[in-house]
Amino acid sequence: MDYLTGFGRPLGTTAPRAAFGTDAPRLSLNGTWRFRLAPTVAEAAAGFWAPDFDDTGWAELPVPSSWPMHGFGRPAYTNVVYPFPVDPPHVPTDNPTGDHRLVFDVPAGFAGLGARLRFDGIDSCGRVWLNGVELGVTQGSRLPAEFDVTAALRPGGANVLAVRVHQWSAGSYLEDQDQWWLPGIFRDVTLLARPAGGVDDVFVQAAYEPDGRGRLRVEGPADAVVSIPELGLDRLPAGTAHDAGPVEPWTAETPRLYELVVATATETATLRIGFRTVAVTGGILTVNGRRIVLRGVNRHEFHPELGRVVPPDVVRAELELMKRHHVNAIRTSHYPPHPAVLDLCDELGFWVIDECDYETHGFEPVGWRGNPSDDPRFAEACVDRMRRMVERDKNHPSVIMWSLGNEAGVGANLGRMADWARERDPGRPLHYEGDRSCAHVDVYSRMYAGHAEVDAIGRGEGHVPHLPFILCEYAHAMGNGPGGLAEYDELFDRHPRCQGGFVWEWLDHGIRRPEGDYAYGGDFGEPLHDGNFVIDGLVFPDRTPSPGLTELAAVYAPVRLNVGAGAVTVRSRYVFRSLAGAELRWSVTVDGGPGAEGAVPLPVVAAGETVVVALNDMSDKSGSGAPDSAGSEAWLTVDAVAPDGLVLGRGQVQLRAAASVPGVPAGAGPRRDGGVIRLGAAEFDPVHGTLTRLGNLALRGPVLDIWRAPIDNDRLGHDPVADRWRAAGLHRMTHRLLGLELGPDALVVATRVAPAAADRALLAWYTWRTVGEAVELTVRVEPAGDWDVPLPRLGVHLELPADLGAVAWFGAGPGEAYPDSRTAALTGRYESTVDDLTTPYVYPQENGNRADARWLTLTGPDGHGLRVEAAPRIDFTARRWSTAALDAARHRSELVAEDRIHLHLDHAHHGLGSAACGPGVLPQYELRPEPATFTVTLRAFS
Ligand code: IPT
Repeated sequence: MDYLTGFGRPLGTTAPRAAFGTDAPRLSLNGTWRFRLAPTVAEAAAGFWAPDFDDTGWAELPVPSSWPMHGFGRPAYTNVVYPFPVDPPHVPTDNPTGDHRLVFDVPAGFAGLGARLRFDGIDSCGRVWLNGVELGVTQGSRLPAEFDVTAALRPGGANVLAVRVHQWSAGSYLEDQDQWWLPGIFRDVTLLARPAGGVDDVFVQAAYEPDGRGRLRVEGPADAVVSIPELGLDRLPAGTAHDAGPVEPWTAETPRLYELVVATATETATLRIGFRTVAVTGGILTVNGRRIVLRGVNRHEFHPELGRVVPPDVVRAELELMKRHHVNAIRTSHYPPHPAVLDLCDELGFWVIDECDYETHGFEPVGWRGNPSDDPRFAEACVDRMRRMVERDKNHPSVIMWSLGNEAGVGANLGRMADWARERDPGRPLHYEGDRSCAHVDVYSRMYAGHAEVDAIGRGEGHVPHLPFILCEYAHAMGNGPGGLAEYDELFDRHPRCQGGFVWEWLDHGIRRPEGDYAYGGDFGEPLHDGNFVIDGLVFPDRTPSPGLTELAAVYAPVRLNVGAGAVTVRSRYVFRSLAGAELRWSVTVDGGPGAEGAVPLPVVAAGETVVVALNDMSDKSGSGAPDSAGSEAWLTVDAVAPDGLVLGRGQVQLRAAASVPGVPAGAGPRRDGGVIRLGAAEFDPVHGTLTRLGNLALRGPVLDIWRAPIDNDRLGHDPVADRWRAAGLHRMTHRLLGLELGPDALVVATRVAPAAADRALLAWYTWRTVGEAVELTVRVEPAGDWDVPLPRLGVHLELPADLGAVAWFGAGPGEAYPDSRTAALTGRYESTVDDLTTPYVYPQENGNRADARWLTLTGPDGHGLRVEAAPRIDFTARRWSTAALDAARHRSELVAEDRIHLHLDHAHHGLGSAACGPGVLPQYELRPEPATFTVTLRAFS
C-alpha cells in the first residue's frame, strides 16, 4: 500500500497535456458502474480487478459521482483542520475504499490505434486496472490523469475496467480546501484513441499587439500545420511565430474567439482561441495594454444533491447568472474546475485565476510544523500538480493568471511550482496569497483586508510591494451580508493599483435534507466540523440568488448613473467595450404610483468615458402621472439598458419631496373605560400600557425592541458582537411600566426597558394621539447607565392577526436592505407577502428588512388590514415567527408559522459587515445607543 503514502506522486500516468477535441475516436465511460464500499483497504474485495470477478451482488453507482451522496458513507465538513491526525504521509487505517467496476465494449474504430484512458478527477487516490492489467495510480483529485492502455485494450470486444478509490492518501494532505470531504470518481472517464503521429498536445500562444495585430505561436508535433480559416491563415508551420494580421482581441468584455485547427497526417484538432496579452507593467496588471479591475467571485464546484459533480447545464446557468450580475472574474477556488468550465469562461467572458489543487491549511494549527510546502519529499507532487494544471488549461484565453494554491504557508516547494510555471508559460503572471514576501508572484494578494487597509495599500503607505494589489478573497458572503461592498468597490475605482477582488464565495455548499432544507457541518455526526462555515455564498445551494448577489450586481454594475433633474451623467466602467446600442430608460413616479416613462438612445460612450445626457423630456413629466396632491413625492428613475435587455446601471433622483404632513387636529383624548383605556379607535391594556385593539383589529404591542436574531456576521469571527450583546442581556430585555398619563389629548406611557442582572436601561416614552380614524405614536428613547455595545436594532414590535399576509409599501425595495447593503434598493411602491418577505438563509438569522417605508399596509383576504404611515420613514420586517424562534432555530425546517404575524417597525439597524471572516461593521453603520425619537401612525382599515 505504499502508493497511498508515497508523498502524493501518481504512478504510471502519461505526460500531462491539454484538453481539446480531435477527430480521433473517443468513448465516454460515464454511466452506471458496479460499486462496493469497504471501510478499510484491507477489507476491500481481493482480486476485484480480475476480468472474471463476480460482482453481481454489488451495488450500482453512477460515474461520475461522490459516493457519500448516494448513500455510501457520509459527507464530512471541516474548514481548516484535517479530519485525521497530522502525521504525513500516513493515513488512517479506517480509509473508506470504493471499488468500481465497468464492463464496456470498445468500438471497432479503435482497432490499430493507440489508446489512453483519461480520468478528469478522482478524489483522492485511484488505482486502475484494465482487463486485469494494472495501469497505475492517480493522486491529485481535481487534476486529470491519463494511462496508456494501448496494450491492455481489446478493441471490438468486452473490456473490464476496475478502479479502487481510497478516500485518504498522502495527497489528502495537499487538498485541505474548505469544503466537504467527498471521495469518488467525480469527473468524466473517457477512452481516447491515439493515432500514431497524432496531435497529442498543443500549446497556443496568441498575443494581441498594441498595433491591433495578432501574434501566434503554436507548439505541437513537429510536422503539424496550423490554420485559422476566419483569418485566412492556412497551414502555417507549428513551432514558429506568425503575424496573424489584424484581429479582434479577446477580453472578458468582448470574448472574441477564433477557431484554430492543428493537423498532422493522422489527426486534426480544433480549439477555440483568443488573442490577448496579459502583463504587469509599472505595478499595474493589464490586458491588451489596459488596466483591468477584477470584479470577481470565488467559485467552488458543488451541487446540493450530487456533491462535487455539477451537471453541465447547471454550470452554464450559473456562469450566465454571474454575467447577468456583472461578475467579470472568477477565481477557481481552490483547484482547477471541470475542464468545460473554462470553455464557458472563454465563451462568455470572464477573467480567470486558475488555482492549483493545493492547500495545506491544516498545518497552521500545528504551527506549520511539517508543512508539505517545505518538505522536499513532497516536492515532486507539488510540481506535478502545477504541471498538470498548466498543461491542461494553457490554451484558455480566459485564464489570465496561475495561482499556486491556497493557504499552504511558505516553503521551497512553492518556489519550485512557480519556477516551473514561469519557465513553461511566461505569458501569465503568478498568484499566491499565502506568502507575504511575494517571493514567487507577480501580484500582491491578500484576503479579507479591511477598507482602511485597502485604502492605505492603494495610497502606497507602509511596506507595500510594488505590485498590482488584489483581494483574492473579500466580503465574506456568509448568511445575511456582506455589508460594505460599495465601499470596497469605491476603493477599486479610486486607486489604480487596487485592481479588485473576489467575493468569498459564490455558492452555499448546503446538502439537501429530507426535511426540505439543507445540511451543513455536523449534520452527519462528524466528531470534528466547522458548522455552517460552508454556507457562505452569494447564491443559495440551489443557486437562486441571495440578497447579497442582488447587492453585488448593483455595486459591480459597469455603468454608473448620476441622475439629476435635467441631465444624467453616464460613466462607463467598461475597459474595452463601448455602450453602443444601449439606451436610457426612464420613469417618473409620484408617490410610487404608475407615471410617465420613456427611453432615449445613448450616444456611443467609449470604454471608460463619461457623458452627460440631457433629460429635458423627462423633467417636464415630473408632475404628471398622478394628481399633484399635497405631500406627493416624485422620483425619476433611470436605467442604462444594453441591447440584450441587461440593466447595466441604475440611478434615481428625488424630483420633489413630500410636503410635510399638515397638523391634524387631535380628536378626543384618552379615557378609562372599565378595565381598558380608550383613545379613538385604540384600546390599551392599562397594566402594560400597550395596544390591544385598533378598530376591528386585535393586536399586541407595539413595544420597544432592540434584539435581532444574530446574523453569522454578528455571531462569528474574532470578537463576535453577538457575544457582547448576549453578555449585556440585549436578548432578554424586560419592560417595566413607570406610569400612564392620560392627558387632555394624549396618552403617555413611560417605561424602563432593561435586562435582568444589569443596571443599564433604555427609557422609552410612548406618546399616543388620535389623528382622525388613526392613532399616532411617537416613541422617544433615552439610554441610561453604561452602554458599551452597539444596538442590534431600534424599533418596536407588534403582533397582528395571521391573516394579514399581503404587504404593500412605498419605500426602498423590492429586496431586503440594511444600512451597509442597500445599493440595490430603489425607492418605489412594492407588493409582496409576509411569506415572501423572508429570506431563506440556510442557517436561520435576522433577515428581510425593507428600508425607508413612507407607508406600508398589511391586508387580509377580505380587504381589512393595518396601515402604517411613517413620519418621515420607517424600516419594517414582517414574519410568522418571533425573533426568539428565529434566534433559536438551526435549520429552516425548525421555523414554524405561529398563529400571528410579527411586525417590526424599526427606526434604525446595526449594519451587517462581514465579521464572520473579515472586517466588522464600518463605524458609520454602527447603531450607537443614543437618544432617538420616531413617529408612526397606525390605522385599521376594511
Ligand atoms: C479563507 C480560505 O481561503 C477560504 O477557503 C475559506 O475558508 C475562507 O477563509 C472562509 O470561508 S482562510 C481564512 C482563515 C481567512
